[in-house]
Amino acid sequence: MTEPTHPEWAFVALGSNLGDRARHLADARAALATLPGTELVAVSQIEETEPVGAVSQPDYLNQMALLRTRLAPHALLDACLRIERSAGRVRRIRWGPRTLDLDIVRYGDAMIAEPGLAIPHPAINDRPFWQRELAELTPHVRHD
Ligand code: A4P
Ligand code: MG
Repeated sequence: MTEPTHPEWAFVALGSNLGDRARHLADARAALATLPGTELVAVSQIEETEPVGAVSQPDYLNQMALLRTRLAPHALLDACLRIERSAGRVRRIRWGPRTLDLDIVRYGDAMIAEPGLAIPHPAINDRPFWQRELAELTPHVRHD
């Protein structure tokens, strides 16, 4: 089933550390806003962050988007991967530099542990900037 009856809240993390980083984030916001059955409810501030992980690479711009979407988790992941590809993303090294990275951080109360999809994102508690962004956006979640 790709269309749940009720829309769900989803938090999607945006990250870029190659090329015109602000442009990649802006394009990603626009692409997320036009996904079928999806409303872009709010976005966090953009933060410049030092790279996390073992790979030496440029600083990131990070931002979080709050979506209300009828896309099921796997359909949302497919959409995110498609948006990454359209930003010219080429997968080379894990945790390495990228024009655009989109990670589903939370999807409602879903708990998914599959090789291709882990929700909540395993790094949710390890990234202070994600914690700040989640705190900024949580007041925008309406329970109606
Ligand atoms: N995948 C599984 N779960 C998810 C999910 N919840 N959301 C799978 C999105 N994708 C998910 O991702 C590999 C596969 O993860 C996808 O095909 C999908 O099926 P990838 O983007 O190719 O690999 P990656 O991003 O290099 O690895 P990973 O483990 O996703 O790393 P992260 O956590 O994305 O880390 N430093 C700063 N300051 N800011 C950053 O944004 N990002 C990273 C990347 C490293 N350092 C960073 C930042
Ligand atoms: Mg990723």
